[in-house]
Amino acid sequence: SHPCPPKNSWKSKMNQAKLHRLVSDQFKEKDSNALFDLRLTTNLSLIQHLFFSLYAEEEHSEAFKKLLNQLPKLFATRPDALKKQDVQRLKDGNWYQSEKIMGMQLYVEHFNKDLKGLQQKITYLKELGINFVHMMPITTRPKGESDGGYAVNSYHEVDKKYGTKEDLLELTSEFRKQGIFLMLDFVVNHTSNEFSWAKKAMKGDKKYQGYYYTFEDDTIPKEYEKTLPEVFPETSPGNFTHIPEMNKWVMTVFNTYQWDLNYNNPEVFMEMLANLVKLVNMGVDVVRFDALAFLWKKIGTISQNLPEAHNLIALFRMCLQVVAPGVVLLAEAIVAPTDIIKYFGEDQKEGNECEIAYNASLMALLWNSIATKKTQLLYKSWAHVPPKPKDCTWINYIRCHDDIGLGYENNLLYELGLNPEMHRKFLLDYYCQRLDWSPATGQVFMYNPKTGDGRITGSAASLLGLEKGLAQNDPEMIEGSIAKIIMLHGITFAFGGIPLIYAGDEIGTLNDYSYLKDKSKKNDSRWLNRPMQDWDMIAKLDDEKRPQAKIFHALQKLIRIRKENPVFADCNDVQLYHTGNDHILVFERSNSKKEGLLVICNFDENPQVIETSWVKKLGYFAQGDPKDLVSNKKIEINSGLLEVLPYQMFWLQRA
Ligand code: OTU
Repeated sequence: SHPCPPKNSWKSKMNQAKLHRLVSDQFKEKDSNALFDLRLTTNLSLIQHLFFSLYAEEEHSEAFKKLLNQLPKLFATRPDALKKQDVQRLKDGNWYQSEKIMGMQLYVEHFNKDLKGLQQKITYLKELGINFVHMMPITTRPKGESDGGYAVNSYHEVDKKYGTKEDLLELTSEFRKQGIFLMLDFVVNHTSNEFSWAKKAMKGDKKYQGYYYTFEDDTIPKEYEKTLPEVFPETSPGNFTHIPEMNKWVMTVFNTYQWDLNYNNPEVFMEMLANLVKLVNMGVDVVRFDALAFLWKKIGTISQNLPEAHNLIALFRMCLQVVAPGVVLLAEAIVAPTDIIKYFGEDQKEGNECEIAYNASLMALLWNSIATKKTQLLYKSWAHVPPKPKDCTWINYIRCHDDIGLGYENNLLYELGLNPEMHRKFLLDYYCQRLDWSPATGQVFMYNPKTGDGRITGSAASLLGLEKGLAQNDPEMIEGSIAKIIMLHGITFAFGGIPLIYAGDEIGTLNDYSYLKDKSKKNDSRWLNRPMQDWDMIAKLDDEKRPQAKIFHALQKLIRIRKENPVFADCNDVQLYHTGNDHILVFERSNSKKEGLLVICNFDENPQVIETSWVKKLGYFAQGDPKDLVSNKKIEINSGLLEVLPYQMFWLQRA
């Protein structure tokens, strides 16, 4: 069992877990149908409420009946092994909050060729301590541009460059045997223009035209455009595309070849639910709901984070709860902190949404702290993030396959005396090679001259100075970048939630410029940070002098320490402390057993000193000097001061 037992904050889901604990001993294995019935009756009124909040009862009562018929049919398709696992998970605690979980995100084709190749590298994952894998999209997609597979031709057919469905099933069953959790994407907001529905729509089929937002002319699109922002302004300006084959306009918020699904139509919801179940039945533990903030559109709004989008997600969640209750959802909502938190679900409306969300706020704030060498904005912003429900958790990360957006709150920047526009320009200058003294070698992604917005792309190591340090053969810059890479990862390992390492970052992989030679990639500079896994380098990690070896072994050690300390489990609190020194970040993890761990980091290139009497008050010296788990040494602070070296990180354990 896991150290984080389910709480009661999620009304019907948690009642269900309790019910299961109470009754499951009386049910034999073959009674899984009875457990299904139990889940359906427990959730029926909530599902009905959510359904009719989106689809007017007068018009759609037949559709609701259809959904009720569909649920047992979907459950019948779930493999027995997974049904058993579902029930077990309801009885156990929340595995996703455990300190034992450590994640990695990877592109299968860049990691080790294909699914079989990945399976051969399980030993490498285990060596580092990884037991949670996010594989980037592997289903069929258009030839040429496909947004890295986020333009889907199918939600469950494996693209042959990755192997076969059998390969996937073999991999997921091997993962289950070895205790590795698998996360896959569900691109819930759009399909490619080659998806079967889109093809039928193009041929004039009215039914499938109604699966998308299609318009006779551009009158309504123009109304939408008045308030819709642009996601890819450089390569895909505007949010609508004219499709000559059907002589209609279709909504394409992302790329022109990604058609937005029209969830005003309940048929779309039901078909997508069936697609979701097909996906999770292959042995997926976590489903990443891609771009879920965009799921509902309304003229006169930015069409992100709308209440209907939340109800729709809750409806997906509760139907999945009945069919496959062991599966959890991840919210991919890279939006303002106060908006992200809503994807966990809002208690007052009894809606249960996603168990996990990306901590995009922390990620962006860490990059701001590196560039400014100061932590005030991080402190201020985190103080504004409302507490999350007890049964939910974060994915903490520093880099992923996308760009880094500078989504800080303007009012907080003003409070710090910063001009938001100028500050964002400074960050772009710092990271994107417009300042000679900056060690970063990133690039600008999607500069929008209309708004002045730009985002940042590049690998963690390159953004932190390793590329420039190596090119200039500058030992100080190299050492600084290694320390920064370790410190930022260490923060994500300790903060509470699932840490997600971006494959390659564990060995300080630099920018990959080869995408410029590929016609289908060269317009999307996010490929700068989608490198090939460097197995030649990995074979040489015994040579401790290499920067790559230093990074790998430091992270490996931090992962081991995390797993040995239950205080890192996410049911325990995280508390930020002010030290009076603007370069320092301090936070504490602690639990009801009075165990505590203090993380202390220096974001400055010079040593910094903090006064420590308050650390004493927290009980860290009650029984002599505390131990720093990172260096495995006792820390003496008799003088009342603690020196923190540039980019040093302490993990002080309460003695
Ligand atoms: C996601 O990201 C994926 O992570 C991207 O790789 C895809 O291109 C995109 O969806 C389309 O499928 O705009 O710049 O929360 O930040 O959903 C990345 C809003 C993106 C967006 C996010 C999206």
